[in-house]
Amino acid sequence: MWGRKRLSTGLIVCLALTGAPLTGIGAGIGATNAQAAETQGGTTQGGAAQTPVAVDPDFAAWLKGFKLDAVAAGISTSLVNEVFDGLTINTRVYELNDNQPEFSRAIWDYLDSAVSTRRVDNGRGNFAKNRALLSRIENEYGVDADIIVAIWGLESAYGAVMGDHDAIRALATLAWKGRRTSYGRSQLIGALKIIQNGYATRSQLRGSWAGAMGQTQFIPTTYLTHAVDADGDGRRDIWTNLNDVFASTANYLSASGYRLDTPWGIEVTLPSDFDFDLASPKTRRALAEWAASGLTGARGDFIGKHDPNLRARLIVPAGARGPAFLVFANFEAILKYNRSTAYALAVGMLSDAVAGGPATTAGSWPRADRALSLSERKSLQVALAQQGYNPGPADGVIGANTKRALKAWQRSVGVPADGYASAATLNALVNDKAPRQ
Ligand SMILES: [Ca+2]
Repeated sequence: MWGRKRLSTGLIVCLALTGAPLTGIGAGIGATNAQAAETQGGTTQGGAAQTPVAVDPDFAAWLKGFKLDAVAAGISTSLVNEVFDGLTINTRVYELNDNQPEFSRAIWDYLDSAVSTRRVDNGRGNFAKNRALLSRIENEYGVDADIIVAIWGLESAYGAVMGDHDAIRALATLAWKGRRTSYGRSQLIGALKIIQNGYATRSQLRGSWAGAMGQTQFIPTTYLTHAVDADGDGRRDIWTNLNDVFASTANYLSASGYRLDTPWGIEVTLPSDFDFDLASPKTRRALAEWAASGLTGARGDFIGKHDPNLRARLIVPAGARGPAFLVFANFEAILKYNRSTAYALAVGMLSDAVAGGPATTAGSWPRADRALSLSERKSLQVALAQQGYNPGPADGVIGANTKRALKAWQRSVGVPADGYASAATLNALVNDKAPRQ
């Protein structure tokens, strides 16, 4: 029997995978908070770190134009003036944007922290404490309770660390300039709508440096479209009401295509001489087809435990020398929350561990490798472009285009074309020779 809960038997397996650019609902901030919780022992992360700056004349000029745009978008002139008068930017937001752990750390380091013993134990405790409520929401929205708990744990360490940044100020900073102006603008308008509609007051709009708010870190536009007043008190309170928190999260996952009682992923073992071209977002096959290609479960047979017709893609987050995972539609739904493979993998693994399964992968990670820095990732892209492969813009994001270009180069030098960018790969690419594995 496949079906119900990948974990209750304890046999199940996890997982998922590969890198992608920013922005989902959590917009990539949640894990930052969660990790802060790990290092600070669950105490509140400080928006206190914000550094007040004098009003920049360029910002003032930009703000003048933005206020007109906001009014054109339906926000009242009085609210716009009230919110923006005297507002300054917070330059720390730019630093945090460039150092999101789910994109800048080695995936094994990220997972060690995201799925730590402490977070698993707290997850089990919080699950037990809220079992009846979670069960009701699981049934109503069709989203597995352990996944809701895992997102809660990663986004805010179960409500302990929601972020204390002034969302309006953080979003205005992002909207003004940098890599995420379009995100900042749309979220800033969204935040203004939340205030104008009376859903929350200006002072209640506190959250992460990217404007994600509440216990599961909803960005303003997602709040507007998917937050739910589950307890019927007239407020969609994602800050203090667990009923609303869980229901809103489940509602968003459901709208993102989540399907109850199907797995998010399965860790697999690949046959020798595996063609890594099959580890591609474009290659989605039924489980039975993957099995026929020689893939086996890293913790036992997966056919027999899961519907053989379920379609999955294969991810190898650390290349040929690390664990491999088949991931399903639910993994894609989690990626809508935060478009980071490391994040989605962490949610899946934490959900399994909270439900009694393993908290670590069966396969080992290449821990001797180190994560490439932002400038090194850009150098990798520049080198690929110089050699005639097309990695897309040199933005330091190892996305689909960069992986495709890297694979083509790897094939040209006769090494496994896994699209994994290690320091050895970068060194070899710059020197145009095959990397030592
Ligand atoms: Ca409510």
